[in-house]
Amino acid sequence: MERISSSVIRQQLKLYFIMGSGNCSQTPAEVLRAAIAGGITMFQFREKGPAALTGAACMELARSLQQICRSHGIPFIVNDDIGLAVTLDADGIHVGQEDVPARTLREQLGPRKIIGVSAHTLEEAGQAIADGADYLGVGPVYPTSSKDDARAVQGTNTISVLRRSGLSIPLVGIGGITAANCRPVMAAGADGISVISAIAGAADVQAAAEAFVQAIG
Ligand code: TZP
Ligand code: MG
Repeated sequence: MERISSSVIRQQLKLYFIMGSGNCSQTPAEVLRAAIAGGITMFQFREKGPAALTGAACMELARSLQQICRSHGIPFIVNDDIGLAVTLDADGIHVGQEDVPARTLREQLGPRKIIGVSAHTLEEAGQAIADGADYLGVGPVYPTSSKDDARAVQGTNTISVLRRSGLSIPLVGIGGITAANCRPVMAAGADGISVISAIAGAADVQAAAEAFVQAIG
């Protein structure tokens, strides 16, 4: 079996919506359905923060959101939690630099699962690629209040540096991205945009996702 092709992953990354129960003003299922109706192309379940669900409640929510994704053909990615990803047979996993290395994940999950890695430097990007990552998340591009331990704001600089160095791996920008400020991220060489609050926290979630689709083009 072969790895999923870069061109497929590039398309799936266009509007990559991330959330957990703590990010949502309506129920997570309502938010996800509206975001899908608005045009998201990939979803990451990221249950974090002080009020995060754990154990059976977390599993139950993840399962229900996975079901919604499945019925709409949207890839379902789990943040960090390899146990959850394996139990649910998720489409993939996303990890940060402090988490299980991509090499270990690739060994455990095999070639057909999507593995995403957060990278902040050329060195981290090179290591992730060597380890078998399918895509990179690069940021925070702009200031964000959705991640307490976010690194320093990078603007679009790191994305430009990675592209200028010749890296062609699919990548998304993340951090503080809105429909109004996403174009420079794409222009710097991103294949897509990763978003939490500008979609999950919107009064009209579907309209918020649609605005990204319009802006990304
Ligand atoms: N990693 C870097 S910034 C960030 C993550 C998970 C949070 C992005 O959330 P928002 O609300 O789109 O700024
Ligand atoms: Mg992590």
